[in-house]
Amino acid sequence: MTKPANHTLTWLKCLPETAPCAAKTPMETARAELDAAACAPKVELALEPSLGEGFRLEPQGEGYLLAGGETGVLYGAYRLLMACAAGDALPLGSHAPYYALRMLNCWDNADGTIERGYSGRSLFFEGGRFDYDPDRMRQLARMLASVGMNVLCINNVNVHENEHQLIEEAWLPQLAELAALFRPYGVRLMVSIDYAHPLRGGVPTADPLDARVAQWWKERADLVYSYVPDLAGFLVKADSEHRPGPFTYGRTHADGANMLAKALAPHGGTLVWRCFVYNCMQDWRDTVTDRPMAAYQHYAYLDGQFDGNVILQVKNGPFDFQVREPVSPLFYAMPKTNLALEVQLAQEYTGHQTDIYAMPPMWKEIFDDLPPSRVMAMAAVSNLGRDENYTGHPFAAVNLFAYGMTAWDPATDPAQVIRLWCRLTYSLPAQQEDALHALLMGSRRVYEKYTAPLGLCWMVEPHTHYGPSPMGYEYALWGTYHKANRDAVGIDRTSRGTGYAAQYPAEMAARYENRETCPELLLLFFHRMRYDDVMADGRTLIQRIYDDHFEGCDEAEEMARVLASLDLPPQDAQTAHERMVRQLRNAREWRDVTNTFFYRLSGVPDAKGRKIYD
Ligand code: GCW
Repeated sequence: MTKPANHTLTWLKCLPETAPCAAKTPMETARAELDAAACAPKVELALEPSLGEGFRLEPQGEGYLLAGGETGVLYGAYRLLMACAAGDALPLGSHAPYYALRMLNCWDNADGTIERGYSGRSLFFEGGRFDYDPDRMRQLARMLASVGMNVLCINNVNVHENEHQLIEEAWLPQLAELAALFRPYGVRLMVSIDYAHPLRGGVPTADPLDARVAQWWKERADLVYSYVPDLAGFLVKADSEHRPGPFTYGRTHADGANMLAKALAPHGGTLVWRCFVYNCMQDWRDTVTDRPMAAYQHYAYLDGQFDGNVILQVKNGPFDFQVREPVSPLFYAMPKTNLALEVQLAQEYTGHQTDIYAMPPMWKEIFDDLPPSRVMAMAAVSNLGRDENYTGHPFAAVNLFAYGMTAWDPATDPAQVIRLWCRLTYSLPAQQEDALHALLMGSRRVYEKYTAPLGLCWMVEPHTHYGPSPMGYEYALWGTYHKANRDAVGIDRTSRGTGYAAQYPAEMAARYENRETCPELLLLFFHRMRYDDVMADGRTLIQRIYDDHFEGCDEAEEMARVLASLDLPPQDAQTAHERMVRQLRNAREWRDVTNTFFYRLSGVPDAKGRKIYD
């Protein structure tokens, strides 16, 4: 395979160009990183296993003492080096990650493609087999460790033919080799498995309560762990979008997850079970089924029935990584179950790493509604690929960086973390750094304004999910409808409608039920509204839709002007500018298609007389 010209990029610019490759342990990696860094002060390392993944930095003589568990020391070293490079105060005192598992989920396929990947082909696979550059793997491991991520799931949750081999004899030696590259960085691998795998291994059923199935998985886990003793565990997508699962046998997801968890338990492995379960074959004429209600219906009643090493992984919102959704009600419904919050760095519905979309402000909103203590782990769908800059758009790296920091500390301030990324990545003059910072901070809201209005979701081009298509999902099987007619738009999800709001704790439910207290940007998620309904600021709904679309597009044009004024490194500048041309085209298309769609239906002209096509 051809090696990209420059492996060192984005915030890793603050570290020595090459990743340490002789180190065998995180402690040795920490030593090597500190020794190679030009700016680092004198630091003595001390192993204090009781600190685990945490670390403590204190002044000592002329320099500092950095104490921690094996990986804690490494995290401390990276924080210290980043602080030095950014000119920030050193992270003195004690630090520990909030969540024990800080996972990155790659949706990579063995054929080299990536489901919803926008940064080129897979970093791990090509042509139906493993194919990677070890230097790049180390660099990747370093990127993850530098912001505290500790689990990397390397294959797609949709497991195809070839990827079965990841847990079969043929590929296990190679899985072990890959794991060895990540181990010195404190990153453990995880694999996605096919729930029905035993059927391929001579067992006539995949019924979780059948002893032969449990035995097959036990032996399989024993085999896998004999090659990769520190594998983090298995990730499972079952009974979802045509994947097999326990429903085939009339069993619950607790039956399925616990059976697998028992196979992993002797090895200290974790079973991560995704809750993205809904009817993807809905008839649009069916007005009773309301897709956002599905996860709660499938799982809430099972609270307390899962084994201790099971984690249910729940997408942040009840739909599917839309630009704006309320927090999934499942997070409030399962106090006796381990839950992981799943976010998506891959910009499936948020601009394909073509449009600029910095996510930290969005995650802050999630944590504002969801106390971090409600979950015990975080996972993010990766935005990485084989592109030289790893993330397609150079600015998309901010999301990877900030995700790691946020999973380490959910109280991370979006403005600060974005500022740190800007500073470590680009040495811009202060005014330009401020401009880039403001551009990134506002980018999500800009994107939101020119796409589907007020939490409506799903007006995207089917399948690709890039670009507007107001009717694209209207008569489809996916349970994603807005029911716009000449008078009104939206699904009533209050007690007068589908009843979705009642899945939340009473206080939240009441807030969403009532149009006066429902957050404005979620109005069309929860309510069906008439175009002439008057919003809090006195505008009608239709006028608000027009205004947002004109504003969002104007703001995208302003972003383009700001971008053009930045002295970015030539390669990043070129990529960012090319993509900005496409973002502007996208923004205009969204504005005009959406405005025209609502204008044709409602017949209401824009009060400000701007151009809406008829
Ligand atoms: O929204 C869907 C995506 C699928 C993805 C699925 C999931 C991996 O369009 O591509 O499959 O979500 O999260 O499982």
